[in-house]
Amino acid sequence: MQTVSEARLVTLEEYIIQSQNRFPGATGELSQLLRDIGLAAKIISREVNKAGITNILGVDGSKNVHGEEVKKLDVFSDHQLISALERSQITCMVISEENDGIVRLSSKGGKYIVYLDPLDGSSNIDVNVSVGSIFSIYMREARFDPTVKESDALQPGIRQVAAGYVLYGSSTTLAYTTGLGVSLFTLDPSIGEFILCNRNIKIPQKGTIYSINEGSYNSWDLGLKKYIKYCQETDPETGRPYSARYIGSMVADVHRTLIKGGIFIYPHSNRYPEGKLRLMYECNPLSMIIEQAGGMASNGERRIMEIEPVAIHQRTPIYMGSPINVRKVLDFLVEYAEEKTLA
Ligand code: P6P
Repeated sequence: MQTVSEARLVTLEEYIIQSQNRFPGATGELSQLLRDIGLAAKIISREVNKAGITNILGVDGSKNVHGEEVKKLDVFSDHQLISALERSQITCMVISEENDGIVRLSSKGGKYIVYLDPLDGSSNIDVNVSVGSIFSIYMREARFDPTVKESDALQPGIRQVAAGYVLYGSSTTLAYTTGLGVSLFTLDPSIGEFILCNRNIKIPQKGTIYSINEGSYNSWDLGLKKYIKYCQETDPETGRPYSARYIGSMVADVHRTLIKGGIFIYPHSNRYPEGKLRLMYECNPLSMIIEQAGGMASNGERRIMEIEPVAIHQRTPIYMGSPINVRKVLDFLVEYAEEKTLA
């Protein structure tokens, strides 16, 4: 006799197939792509969770396109994800934080383009803080043109056909969307399956947590300084100030924002005039998740997913989270726009 909980146990693979069956014309290729990513995520999760034992921690000596030291788990994760996509022969090109240019796969006719941040937050690996993988999936427009070009990948975030992340934390969580809401899964290591835990998660309309690296305070625009001070005043609805939470792993900070509400901000600064985070494989996919959950994501002036990209590794400032919180910070940025650097 099945218990109630066993009766409701749905794996990622089953859920993907159930979702595909809602589209009679579906070829199953996107489903296969999502399953590929799920498999790679299980393998990465295993390595992340035993990194200290297998001496996979630490630097392998190479540097990524941004001049940052590449940790071994970054390289391992990049390889696992690209290998999984190569095997299914439906992806023509991968763009990853760990590779300077586009990575052409053997399936020249593959109709998908995949952006990856294979292991976001990798600077936290050595101190056992949560890290994550982020993926963003586009259709290739000139599908039957044999020459796979970088320009095929320069599409705004609104053209994503799917996006998601894997958070390697106290448990391994996978969230993804194909534009019909956000589904959340937790890995059950005892059976090696991602188990559905929320079919259509929604972000709280307002939260009382703000997430930003306050170390760059002195280079913020005045409007942002005024907003953070606003967060530190007593909120009339709760009778107390907001809480500050900053992990320094975007996937972890955004996942907390999705679940608890509030706002995550990485603004432009003296050190990062265009912002630090990458539009195509950090901000666009996580913005699609947040928007599909009922939230907002802006660069301070416009919707993140409407930015027309000009380079595969370009950066952007980002203000994302609960709609009430994001609208509030945008109001402050507009109100003090003329006094950008005073105070
Ligand atoms: P900072 C991690 O290196 C990362 O790319 C994101 O995951 C994270 O949100 C951000 O950088 C943290 O940057 O400057 O606050 O250390």
